[in-house]
Amino acid sequence: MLEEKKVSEAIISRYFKDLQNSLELDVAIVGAGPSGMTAGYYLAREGFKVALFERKLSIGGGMWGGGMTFNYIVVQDAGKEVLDEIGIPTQKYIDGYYTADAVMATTTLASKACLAGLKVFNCMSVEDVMIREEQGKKKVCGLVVNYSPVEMAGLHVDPLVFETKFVIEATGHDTEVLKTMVRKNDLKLFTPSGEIEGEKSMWAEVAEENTLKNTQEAFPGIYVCGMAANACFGSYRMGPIFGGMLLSGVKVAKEIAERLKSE
Ligand code: 48H
Repeated sequence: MLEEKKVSEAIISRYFKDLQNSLELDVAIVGAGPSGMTAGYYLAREGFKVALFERKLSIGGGMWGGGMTFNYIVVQDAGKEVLDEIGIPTQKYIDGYYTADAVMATTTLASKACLAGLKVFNCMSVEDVMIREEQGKKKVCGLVVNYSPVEMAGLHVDPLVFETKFVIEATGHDTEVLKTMVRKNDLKLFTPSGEIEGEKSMWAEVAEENTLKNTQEAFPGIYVCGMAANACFGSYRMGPIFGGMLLSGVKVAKEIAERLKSE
């Protein structure tokens, strides 16, 4: 016997348990591109309570499509090491250049991250953050989240809030979370101008290096990684070479893990 009501009951009870369980997090990640998912994988693997909010129904951000929808990605030696560790097959193209099937890379990364304990909430849009002042210092301490179809339909429906010790802004080129923070609040980011510096045109070699340097705390409680790091601290784009994105996810996870352990 198959009861439709039981199917609905199963989904609702499981989903809302996860949602309730995520109201207080160690780390909340915004964006399921390669950098956000890599960060989620490493943090979940260490046992931290970490959830990822993705606006789209599909995860993977810009990695699915390789370059111009030709679905291969390219990495250099350091990026290959991350793919090896996650268990994503690569093929050597020439010395220092490796390819990976973009669909296999995206699905394997997503699968490993979820199996490690990362909770992914897809179809959820982060529309704001929560900021609190403690001893005269402001700190990001939560995410303000709405259901993506509410956003898409332009409905006037209020969001829900998830408390977290750290936020990772991994929204890619648009740096949506930081843009909202800067627009709404009188605050200065840890960038040279105190504002979002902005992304520059293509220069892959410098961009790959800078992605790692720029992966850091942008304001107390919120870190940037991936393309958002380059947009925030001002560096170049690099096209469909993804090593910097993966290494950025590894770096942000490591830095936050160290802080969570010491705090
Ligand atoms: C929830 C949101 C919100 C929001 C956005 O763009 P991504 O793939 O991000 P990265 O930085 O991990 O990877 C960048 C890479 O894909 C890329 O574009 C490269 C290497 N470009 C180089 C070049 O030269 O062009 O993923 C970001 C994700 C997406 O899935 C968005 O839907 C999601 O973030 N997102 N999710 N709430 N407010 N804003």
